[in-house]
Amino acid sequence: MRTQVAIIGAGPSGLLLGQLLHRAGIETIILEQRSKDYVLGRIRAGVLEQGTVELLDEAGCGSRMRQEGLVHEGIEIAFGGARHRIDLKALTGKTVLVYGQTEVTRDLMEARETAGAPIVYEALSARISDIETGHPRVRYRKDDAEYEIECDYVAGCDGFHGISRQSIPEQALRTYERVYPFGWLGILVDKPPLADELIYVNHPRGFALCSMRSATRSRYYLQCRLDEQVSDWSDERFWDELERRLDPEARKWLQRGPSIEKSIAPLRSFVAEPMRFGNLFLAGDAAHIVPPTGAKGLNLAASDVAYLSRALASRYRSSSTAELDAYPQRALARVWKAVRFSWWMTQMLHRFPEPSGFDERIQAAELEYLFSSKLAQAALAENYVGLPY
Ligand code: RFL
Ligand code: PHB
Repeated sequence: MRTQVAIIGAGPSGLLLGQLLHRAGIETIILEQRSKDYVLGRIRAGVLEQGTVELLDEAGCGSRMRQEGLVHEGIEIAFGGARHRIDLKALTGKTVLVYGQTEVTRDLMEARETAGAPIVYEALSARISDIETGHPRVRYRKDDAEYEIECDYVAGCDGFHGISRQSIPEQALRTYERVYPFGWLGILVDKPPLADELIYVNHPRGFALCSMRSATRSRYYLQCRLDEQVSDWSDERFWDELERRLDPEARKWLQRGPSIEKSIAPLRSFVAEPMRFGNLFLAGDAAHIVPPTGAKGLNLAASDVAYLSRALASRYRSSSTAELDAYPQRALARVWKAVRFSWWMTQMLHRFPEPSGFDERIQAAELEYLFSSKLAQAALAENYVGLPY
């Protein structure tokens, strides 16, 4: 088989890249190691920046998102028994859209099927070779048969645990990492959200987040210890603990219900530089991870893909590689700003094990400064709605 760009991974990065390249007249094959249902069963991000929304429109996949997505003009931060609103719209002129990653993925999969572009699910043991030549190859196994794709470029969109980054020789990659001493326990429930906007909670018992997927489906998170298991948390224990971390007004509106999904995610910041080796380009979680506190992971995947799709389109239009050569630097400049913001939000909103008195006072001062300064709020808002690209 031959194609122009082989894309590894059918998460949001791979699917969006495939769609944008298809619209630019560039041939792709997407390889995904899991089944379609498995990919659609993962519950992840919920907040889209305006830039991500516009990119999905550009990819021709925005109609359901525009109909069903919830426009949010602000977020709330709860601390010390009071709630403080950050007015994103007034501070930046921009809003965010609450529309689940699952729905984004479904829309992109549908668009690919409509376009008749190839996507191979359950493509196992993918291996990339000849990366430094003009004819990289990707081999994989499906239903006990071996296949080989020859291509011009490989896009590594296979997430943090994928094989793309691992195919790059260690000495050609620099990695930066921070692992946080807690995780997020998330629950999805078919009950209306307790408020119209997201509430980020810094409570002495730990962080909590009240989010949503629609007017009838809520998503809640609790900071938990790294040694805890999902099985340690019955629904009842989850709701009791969430109630403890909420203010009385929020507690009044909380509607409990049976969980339809429950999972624990560890929190980390990670960046691999540069996001390229030979003719292999990394995008999304394959190159970087941020803790979810700033709602940046999916949005960073989208901005990587915007840069990469434009660079590949320019390469096929003009045969100049200048734009492709500029990709790592362009993408990483934006990545590091989102890494900083996500780290800062995480630092400000979670309770760390064994903090010193000094750490606690600094955290309180940070939050009190934020609540009292329009300029500090503007800086948060500018990052939350997404830096331009
Ligand atoms: P994905 O989504 O991990 O997709 C990678 C795909 O590659 C496949 N794969 C392979 N395929 C073929 N061969 C191999 N060897 C392969 N290895 C892996 C995988 O099966 C998968 O289908 O990465 P991608 O596309 O870069 O997308 C990144 C986003 O998924 C991620 O950044 C976000 O979900 C992060 N995130 C959030 N981001 C936001 O922007 N806003 C949020 O509100 C937000 N909330 C979250 C989050 C992530 C969370 N978790 C679970 C980590 C909340 C949570 C709890
Ligand atoms: C979510 O709804 O899953 C969500 C929202 C905001 C975040 C992280 C996750 O910061």
